[in-house]
Amino acid sequence: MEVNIKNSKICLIHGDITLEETDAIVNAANTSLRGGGGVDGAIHRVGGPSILEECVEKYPNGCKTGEAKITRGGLLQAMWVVHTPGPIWRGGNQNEEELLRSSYRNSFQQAEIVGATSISFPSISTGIYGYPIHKAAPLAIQTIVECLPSYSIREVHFVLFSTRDFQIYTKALTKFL
Ligand code: AR6
Repeated sequence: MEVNIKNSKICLIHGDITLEETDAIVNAANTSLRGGGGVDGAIHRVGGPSILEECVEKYPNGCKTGEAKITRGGLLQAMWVVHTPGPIWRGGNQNEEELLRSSYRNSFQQAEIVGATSISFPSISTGIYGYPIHKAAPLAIQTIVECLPSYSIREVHFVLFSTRDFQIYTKALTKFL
């Protein structure tokens, strides 16, 4: 599914983010930036050891929740990986919504700084971190739509791993048609 918004394109893709050919892909990391499971594990596995080496060298203190740090993409097609720890869902009263918005906004900004014009996001926080995807999908799309006018990035992919996640994002994006 593809929607044109404010001179830009938002695409929903049912698949694996490690195969994306956008300039940057986003990693749903943890605050240590030392790898993990889920999409984080997949990105480090496919991208090779140079991504972790760069994380260790450049970011000895990791990354705070809602912030974002960038490395090169190693063996990935994407030139850059933006690592962002999204919030762990703790019932919704622990600033989770604002932290998730920050993860999307700061990732977008990091990619823009290195000159990326296209970026792919996974569904941050909705796996191991337990953020309800029905709440996360509209928030993710809304946040990106709000960012678009101030940035040069013209193509944004949301890459959804499961059919259910893809359907939920499709419904959320339909509201912008
Ligand atoms: N491509 C696209 N999406 C994927 C892929 C993939 N290859 N693999 C999984 N997903 P999660 P989180 C989806 O758990 O909730 C890690 O251990 C998955 O189906 O990867 O932010 C980190 O180190 C889900 O919809 O990230 C942290 O400790 C989405 O990616 C913690 O997990 C996010 O699920 C972060 O948890």
